[in-house]
Amino acid sequence: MGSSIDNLIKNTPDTSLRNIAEKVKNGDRISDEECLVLFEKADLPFVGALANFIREKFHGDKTYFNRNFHIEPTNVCVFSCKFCSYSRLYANKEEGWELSIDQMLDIVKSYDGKPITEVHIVGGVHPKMNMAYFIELIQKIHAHRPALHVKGFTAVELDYMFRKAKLTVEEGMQALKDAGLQSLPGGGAEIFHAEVREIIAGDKVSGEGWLRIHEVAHNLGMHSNATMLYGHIEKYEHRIDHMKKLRDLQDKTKGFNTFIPLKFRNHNNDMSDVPESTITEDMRLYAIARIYLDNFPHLKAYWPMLGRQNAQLSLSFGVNDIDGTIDDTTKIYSMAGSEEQTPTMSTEELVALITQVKRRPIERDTLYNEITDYSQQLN
Ligand code: V47
Ligand code: SF4
Repeated sequence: MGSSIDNLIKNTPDTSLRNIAEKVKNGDRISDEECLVLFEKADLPFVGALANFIREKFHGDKTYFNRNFHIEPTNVCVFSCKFCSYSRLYANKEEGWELSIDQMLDIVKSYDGKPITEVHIVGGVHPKMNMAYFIELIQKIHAHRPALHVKGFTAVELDYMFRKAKLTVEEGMQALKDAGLQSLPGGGAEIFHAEVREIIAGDKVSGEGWLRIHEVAHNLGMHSNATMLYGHIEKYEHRIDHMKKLRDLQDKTKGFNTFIPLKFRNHNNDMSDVPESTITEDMRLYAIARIYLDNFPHLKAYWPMLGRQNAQLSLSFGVNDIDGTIDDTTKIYSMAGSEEQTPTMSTEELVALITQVKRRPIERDTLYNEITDYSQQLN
């Protein structure tokens, strides 16, 4: 590992790129300016080699996945993000769905006896589903299956819930934690910078609001993820601003587990005229994120969005986690034109995907405690 980065340094004539490679070798943090240099000048093999160096320093060949399922309480949403192919206005009775607490509990019960460790609850922002409704849901899930980790609600949903209940973020988060909510997913982050956010997601929680909700959760001892919706109208500067805000907060709280770049997909939404990013640009972004976010332990490729083969490829560009088995109840991505129309993958398929590219498949729980090392089982 050491010698390949030494060779890279030796064979890089450009001084600014060589300095960045030196920093990575020494475990030093790169600056925002250097991050811009990477976006503007560095080719895929260069950033890939650096990202892989970091990935192997942190995790060796380990590649994590978990066994989870999603509950999407509703696709009705009071907001109107331009990139969203999923939400329906409250007035649209034909295409909107809303699940009762009993229907959601039936989903949970359908996994009884199966070795699932996490339920991921995320959906639109329904004007009538309030704090009390979700507290009851969480409590009932917890009562039915206490060992199931409840990861739920984007900062967008939480911001709306707390404001409607007239609670401060601290009070609201404490109430959900008391009910049994254990961690937050990373959705709703999009691009924090107001210049872009106003255009693509102008009416929901601001970047500052998103960050504050995660900070409060971290201060209560909860962990969370962070996403970035990329590959649409944002510029490199906006990506760097987004990642800088995450890196700064992580320095303060250490509460983030995973960074998840989400590739913008352009089907069935108000941004269908915006072309999608290329695979080269996707892999460059993963690699640069791995290099820049030196205090994030994990980098996840969300395979339902990227597609299986590209998720596999990303394991050479800094990624060490490919999310979970997921169930086909997840509709957010199939509606936006992702590779996977029915995103469901068995554990065997996930394990095969990882071993095909010579990585070590490890099943983890939400907090990255290792459950099973599948390479042991294969030998
Ligand atoms: O915030 C919506 C994205 C996110 C599109 O924390 C789109 O483990 C691309 O954040 N093209 C919600 N992306 C999902 C999410 C998530 C998913 C998996 C795991 C975790 C985690 C979090 O989906 C939204 C938005 O950024 N999204 N529409 C689209 N057209
Ligand atoms: Fe609503 Fe989320 Fe879609 Fe925005 S991305 S319209 S908040 S469901």
